[in-house]
Amino acid sequence: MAFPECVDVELAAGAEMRRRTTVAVMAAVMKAFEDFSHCARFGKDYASCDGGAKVGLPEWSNSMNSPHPKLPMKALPPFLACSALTALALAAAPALHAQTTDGEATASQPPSQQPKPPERPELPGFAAIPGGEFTMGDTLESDRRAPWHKVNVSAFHMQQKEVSKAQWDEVRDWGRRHGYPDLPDGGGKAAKHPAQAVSWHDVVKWCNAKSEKEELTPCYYTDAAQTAVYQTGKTDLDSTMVNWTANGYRLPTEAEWEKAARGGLDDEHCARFPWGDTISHPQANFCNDGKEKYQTGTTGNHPAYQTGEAPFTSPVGSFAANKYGLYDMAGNVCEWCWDRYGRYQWEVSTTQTDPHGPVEGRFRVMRGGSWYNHAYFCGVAYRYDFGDPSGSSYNVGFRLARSSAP
Ligand SMILES: [Ca+2]
Repeated sequence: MAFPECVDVELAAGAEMRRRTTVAVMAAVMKAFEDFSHCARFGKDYASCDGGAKVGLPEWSNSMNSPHPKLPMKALPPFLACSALTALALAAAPALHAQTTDGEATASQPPSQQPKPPERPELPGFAAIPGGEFTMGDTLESDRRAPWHKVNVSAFHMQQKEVSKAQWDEVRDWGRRHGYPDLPDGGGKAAKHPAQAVSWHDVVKWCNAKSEKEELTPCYYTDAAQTAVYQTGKTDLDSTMVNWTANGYRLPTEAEWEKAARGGLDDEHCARFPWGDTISHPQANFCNDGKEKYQTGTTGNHPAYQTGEAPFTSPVGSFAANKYGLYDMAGNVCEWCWDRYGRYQWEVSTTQTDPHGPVEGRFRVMRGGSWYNHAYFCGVAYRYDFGDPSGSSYNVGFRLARSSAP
C-alpha cells in the first residue's frame, strides 16, 4: 500500500517507517495521557471563540465549542487534538510537523490560481464524483473515532453547494401541498444562505419531496419492501428502506461525503481540509480560535459574516471550490449524512464498497464544521457523533447526493 510523502517518518532509531507506525506511536502517547486529554478538552484548550459568548449559548457549549449547540449531548467523544497532546505527538514524530509546514504553501495558493471547477452539464448544480478507492479517516492525528482505512465508493453526484434557504422553501411549500404536511419552516439568514435548523428526519423527507416534485423515484421508504414513501413523522430508517439506485435525491453516505470533501487530494496528499493543510477566513466560514498551527490569519468568527444576530452563515458558495467543484465542504453549516454514528464497519467486514454505516445507533453523523466551529471540527475526517435525528441547530444544514443522473 503506497502512501505519499506526508506519511513517511524517520524515528530516532534511524529506521524509516510509514505513517502507520507514527500513528501507533501517537496512539500510545494518547492512551497514556487519556485522562489528561479529557481534562484539557474541557479546560483551556477549547475555550470558545467570540461567537459562542455573543449568541448566548449555554455555558457547556461555550467551553466545548459544541458543533451542535442545541442538540442533546451523549457521552463525550474522545478527542485527541488538544495542543499539549499534539505537542507530545509531534515530539514523537517530528516529520508530522514538517508535513504541516509544507502544507501551508499549498493552502496559501490564492483562489484565482486554483483549478476551475469542472462543469457538469448533465446535472446542473451537481458535481460528478468519480468512483474508486480512497483513504477514509484521520491520517494526521489518529482520531480513534476515525481510524484510516480504504473504502471503495461508486461514482455518484454531489450537490456543489449546501441547500439554500430558497431551495428549502420552494420544496417545502410544494411538499406541504403534496403529502408532506410536517416539513418545517427551517432557518436561514437569507434566501442564498444555507438552510439550517432542520432535523435529519426533516431533510430526508425533504429529499423525497424534491424527488417527487421533479417526478424522480424517491429514495426513502418506511418499510423494507419500499412500498410506502417516507413523507411524515419520524421513522427510524435503516438501509433496507433506501432505494440506493433510485434517481431521486438523498443524503450522501458518510463515505461519500468524505470522498467528496477530499476532492481527490487523498491520491496525492493527505490534506486536513478540502484544499490542503491549513485554513483561514479567505478559505472558509469558520471560527478561528488561533490555537492550532493550521489555523492562520484573523481570529474569531468570520469578520465578513459576523453581522446582526447569529447565525453568522455566509451565502452558499462564497469561497473557492475544491477540486471536485464542491463549495463549503469545510464550514458555513455542518452537513447531515445518512449514516448512523458508530465504529467504522471495516473493523467487522472486509467488504468496503459503498458502506452505509452501522445498523444500530441512535445518532446520525454530521460532517464539515460550521461558522460556529473551530478548525479541528472542519477537517475532512472529523466525525460529529451526537446528531440526534430529531434535533436541529442553527449551524447544521445539508446538501444532496444522487446515485445517477436522469
Ligand atoms: Ca458545510
